[in-house]
Amino acid sequence: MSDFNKLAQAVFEGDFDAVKTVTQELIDAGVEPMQIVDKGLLGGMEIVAPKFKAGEMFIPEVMLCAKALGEGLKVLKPLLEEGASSAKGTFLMGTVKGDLHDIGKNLVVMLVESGGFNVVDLGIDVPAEKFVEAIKEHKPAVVGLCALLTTTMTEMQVVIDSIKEAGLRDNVKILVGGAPLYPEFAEKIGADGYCPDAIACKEMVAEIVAKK
Ligand code: B12
Repeated sequence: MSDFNKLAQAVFEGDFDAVKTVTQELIDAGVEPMQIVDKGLLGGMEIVAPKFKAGEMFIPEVMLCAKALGEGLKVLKPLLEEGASSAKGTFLMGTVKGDLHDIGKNLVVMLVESGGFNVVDLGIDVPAEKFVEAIKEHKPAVVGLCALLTTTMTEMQVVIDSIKEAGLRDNVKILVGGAPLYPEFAEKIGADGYCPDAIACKEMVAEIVAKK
């Protein structure tokens, strides 16, 4: 079994110790951190996803896998940080109301942080009013909204409308993401952009901030 497969298997089994050990072994072998995320940690979620969909795995088991994946991310975090500073601008991020998925959001947060941006993470299940309050408080250049469910995608529209109603829309660029999203949807709800993954999001945040 390759080390990437070993790591994916450890995530699937929810084996925290094995996830931490194999992640460290890959780091020590000089493997690029984002490869460890993509091929190892997210490889584990690729085993989980079809089983969850087919009803062969249940919520507590999948949550354990997600936590194990998070343990691997913690080991990688210092390597991905290039020295965060608020000088480059602030990125405000949250998973919208009704949605508890945070693996993708956490990856986006880590990657954008690694680009030297100040990141404010509002967490999961974030109501529109909280986004509005946080924009007033932190004055971010970019706001990121995450949704993983077709039923919570529509909440993104509510957030954008609330930001407009509060008179703050011209102050921020809004990026949206999450597995069920697509560029036309982003356009339809009035977001400024859609990114398919965390690396693209980091690049787009950098582009937006550079233009400001
Ligand atoms: C893990 C998981 C869970 C875990 C979440 C644990 C956690 N801490 O996050 C648990 C078990 C809690 C869970 C619960 C549920 N889940 Co779930 N879950 C998943 C699963 C298997 C993986 C999601 C994941 O983490 N992917 C990996 C990450 C890295 O990918 P990502 O989130 O897409 O993020 C990347 C990009 O999208 C992008 N990105 C993400 N966010 C953002 C934001 C911005 C601004 C940008 C620019 C980019 C960006 O960058 C990320 C990294 O590159 C998916 C299956 C799937 N194929 O997606 C189902 C899935 C999303 N879940 C599903 C369902 C139905 C549920 C439940 C309703 C199940 C139930 N019966 O209760 C509940 C809902 C709970 C709730 N209210 O949110 C469905 C959704 C179907 C639909 N059409 O809406 C899926 C697709 C499974 C399926 N049926 O096939 N789930």
